[in-house]
Amino acid sequence: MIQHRSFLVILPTFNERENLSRIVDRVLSASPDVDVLVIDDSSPDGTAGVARDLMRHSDRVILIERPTKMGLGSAYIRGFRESLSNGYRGVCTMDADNSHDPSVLPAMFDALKGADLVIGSRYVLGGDTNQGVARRANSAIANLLARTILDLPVKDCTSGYRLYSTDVLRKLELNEFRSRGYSMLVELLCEVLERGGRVTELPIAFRERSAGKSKIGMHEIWESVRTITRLRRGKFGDTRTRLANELYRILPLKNKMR
Ligand SMILES: Nc1nc2c(ncn2[C@@H]2O[C@H](COP(=O)(O)OP(=O)(O)O)[C@@H](O)[C@H]2O)c(=O)[nH]1
Ligand SMILES: [Mg+2]
Repeated sequence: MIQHRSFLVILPTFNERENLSRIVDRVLSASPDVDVLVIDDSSPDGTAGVARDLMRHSDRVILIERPTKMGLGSAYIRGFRESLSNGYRGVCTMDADNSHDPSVLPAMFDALKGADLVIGSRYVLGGDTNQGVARRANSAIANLLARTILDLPVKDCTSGYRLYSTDVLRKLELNEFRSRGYSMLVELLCEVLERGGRVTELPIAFRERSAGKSKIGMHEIWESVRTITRLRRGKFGDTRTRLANELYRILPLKNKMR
């Protein structure tokens, strides 16, 4: 992989054939200073073929193909590794389904001057989402759990639209991340904050995909619960919440639930 521009935009794809050309065009025209890295997990719908066509038309598009579906989080880590060995100044992650608006990129690059991680946020003033009720509820619960259980000072902990400085990525132990799927977003955020990274949120308007299907399933939700529990233990040791302590005191649960 050869670096040409200052920033790398990672687009993880699984069955995004109908969305990929449009998002890549939008990213390339949003800023002359970005390369695009598509990480495709052998999508059965032939997304990689679309990416290869795009590569023929632009030297700013790069494709990495992986043999099986390995998860969104693991695609991020793969992309980070590539970017670190290629001298980029910053690395952006963005969904490939056109939910994230690339025209915000120049503002994100600007915001990186005073931060190590810029989050495209649906939940700060000026941010917006047109997600349906079920998806909104899902996102609200995930954010509530992450913010309260892990004490994260961020409004949108689960946004996949982010810009990391290469400097902060170098401080992370990329081998140590244990999430594979969407919960990697929370794990990455925790690690950046733990290493003293400055995080800022920039309002975005999230637009629900018009083609293809979401890949979030029960497996991802379960992984998120496990990840939050594990991260909490890492952060606060085995201390229980005040409510849990009260329950242990009142109820005869002693050994069973410890
Ligand atoms: N490479 C790769 N990309 C994935 C995987 N799972 C999801 N994605 C991509 O991650 C992005 C976000 O996924 P999406 O299903 O839209 O999530 P949602 O918007 O939260 O419903 C999309 O570009 C997907 O194609 C995966 O296992 N591997
Ligand atoms: Mg989506």
